[in-house]
Amino acid sequence: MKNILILGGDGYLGWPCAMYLSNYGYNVSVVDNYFRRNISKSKNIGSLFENPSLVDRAKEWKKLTNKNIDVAIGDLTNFDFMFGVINKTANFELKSKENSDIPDTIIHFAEQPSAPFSMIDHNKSNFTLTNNIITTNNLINSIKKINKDIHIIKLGTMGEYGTPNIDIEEGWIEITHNERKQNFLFPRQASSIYHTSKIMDTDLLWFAVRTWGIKVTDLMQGPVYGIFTKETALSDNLKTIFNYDEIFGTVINRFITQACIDYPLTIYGKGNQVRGYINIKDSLKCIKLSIDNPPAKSDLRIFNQISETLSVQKIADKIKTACKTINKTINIKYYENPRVESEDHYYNPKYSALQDLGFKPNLFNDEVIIEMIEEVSKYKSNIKKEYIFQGIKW
Ligand code: USQ
Repeated sequence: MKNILILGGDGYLGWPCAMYLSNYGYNVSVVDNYFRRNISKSKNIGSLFENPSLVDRAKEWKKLTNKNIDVAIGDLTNFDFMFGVINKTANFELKSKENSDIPDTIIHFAEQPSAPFSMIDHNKSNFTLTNNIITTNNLINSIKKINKDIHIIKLGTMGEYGTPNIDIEEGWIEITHNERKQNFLFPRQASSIYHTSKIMDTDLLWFAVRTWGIKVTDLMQGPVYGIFTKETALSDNLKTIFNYDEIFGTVINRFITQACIDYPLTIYGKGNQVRGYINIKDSLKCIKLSIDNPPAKSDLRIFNQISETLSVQKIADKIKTACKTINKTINIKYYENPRVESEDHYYNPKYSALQDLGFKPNLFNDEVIIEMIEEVSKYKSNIKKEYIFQGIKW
């Protein structure tokens, strides 16, 4: 069975991913610096509930399933720590015999993930750039020394492409110029410092693939939504972090939370902005498919990891329609858009490569909406209205 190391294992996706893979029998280790957890305690970040520490969650997982998830806590912008975590010489808070081998696959979630956070001021912007890019560079340099066959699965973002006026290919585009042709990375033009840091990551990885022959899967993921997976639902102590605030909450999770407390849904601008969305459960399936079908050596393989495209208005309408079936009235409020982004634009990304590997997308439908409303409603009393719209401007 494969050995997996998850960088950023305490996060919204990292922790559910650890349990999902452990449940499938992979040997899983996780590492995190608690950035998201620590910052979630500051006053303008709204978490629906508190989560036990990573060590306590891994202990609970062991108690319920008898499976080990090893845990290391530290800062991956420190090269020695990154190197030690990969070759298993660093200090692990939880360590087991089956997880002691060098990983076959490293999943890299360890980044500052919020576009609004990266736009607050120059300090947050610098933090985002240094954290995200140095971590990626440390990862590349570590595997170059330890074993170039380790497969890196990097979480990228659909936002790297922006909203171009042509179809979005899966990572690459063939360009013919003066009768000569070559495959190039699809043009990237992001609309936040966070999304720009992900473009820089892609460039670093592409450089390393060309120069040292490493193998990388870069997953261009759209905004993720959902509050539970099969594994997080096993115990209150295994839940994943769920933010509904303007900084870390993604739009669907925010709208569902707003619907639960009868807060008018916060549509930015006209609401015609289209993005590719994916349920957290689908995101995990795609990651497993990427692990099980690794790319060849010297390959930067890019998948567009989304299940469907929706406008913000369409998301609000779907929630409104679903809520009618439970006699809940949903109101909408249109805000002057705090972001600099196109509101009326062409958007046609391709996303068939993961489906060719067997991925069957689940869509954002009435059943999913009602299930999320019921779950979030259990924590209604924890929702702080003042964190919902703070107006962080670009
Ligand atoms: N939006 C609203 N109202 C809100 C919040 C957002 O209308 O209350 C709109 C935004 O203006 C945007 C769209 O919803 O047009 C999506 O915004 P978002 O906050 O859900 O997503 P975004 O900032 O793009 O970032 C999120 C994750 C990030 C991931 C990215 C994927 O935070 O980590 O990389 O989704 S993507 O957008 O495809 O780049």
